[in-house]
Amino acid sequence: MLTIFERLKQIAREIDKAIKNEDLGYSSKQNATGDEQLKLDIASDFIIEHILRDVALVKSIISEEKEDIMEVNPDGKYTICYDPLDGSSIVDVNLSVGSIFGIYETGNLSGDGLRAAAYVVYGPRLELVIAVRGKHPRHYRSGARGLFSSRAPIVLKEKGKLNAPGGTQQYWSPTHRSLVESLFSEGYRLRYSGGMVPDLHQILLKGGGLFSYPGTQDRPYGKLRMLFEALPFALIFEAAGGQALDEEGNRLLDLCPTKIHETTPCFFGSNYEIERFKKVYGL
Ligand code: AFP
Repeated sequence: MLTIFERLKQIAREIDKAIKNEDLGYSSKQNATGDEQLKLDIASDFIIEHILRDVALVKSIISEEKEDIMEVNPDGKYTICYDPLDGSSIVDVNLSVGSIFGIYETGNLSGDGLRAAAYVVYGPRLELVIAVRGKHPRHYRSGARGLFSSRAPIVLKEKGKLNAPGGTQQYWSPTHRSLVESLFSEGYRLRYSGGMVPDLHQILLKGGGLFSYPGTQDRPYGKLRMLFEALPFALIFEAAGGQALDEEGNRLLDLCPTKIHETTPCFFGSNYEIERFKKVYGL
């Protein structure tokens, strides 16, 4: 697994370079779920595929930008599911974006089969967070000559101060609206950029809060994809001492997607806010 983590650092540096130097515009292509692809989505996907191909432990890869699973090493042990560039719609305005990785046991693409997760933040500084089950997530920041140095492990407090509610507000249910309002009426601050990686990173580093992406009238099953987004962040939140649930109160890590690009409503937070979510939703 350590070899994979070292390769993630290489991936982070290469995608960061591409974001800083390459064309930020759209290509003429769409991905597997019909989203318009940026040239950078394609470039980031290419970088990851080419680096992970050389890692013997990796049997197969599944990208948010590809339709199907791709086998890269027949004797490998893990399947890596990744979103090469999350936040495509905000890269053109120079907000932080990210890459997300879920490292699954091959043949067990579920929360249970998820062995480790990681994400990269491409912001003013390049950062990487890596989590394995049962240990606080490790946090790295890149400095001189692009070298990553290790920072304090990430540990959530019981209660935070940030509220990051996703989705189109017009289509929220009354229940969801009252959850969001109940936190604001307690003094929580709105922090939402539209990029899952920097928004969740902020909650993790500031010690807590709630990020919610519910099922809405226009997206009854939410927007965030289980394999590439929801399950990796669920492992990271649990490892940091928080919780990650779906709209019915199930642990995201107990879910098992039935198709590669399946989405789920999701709620990530420190314990106080998740308990509030359960209470307001009657779970
Ligand atoms: P894009 O890649 O299309 O910018 O979507 C980003 C994202 O998947 C995730 O990073 C955000 O948390 C979420 O969408 C934001 O969605 P809303 O704009 O509907 O809140």
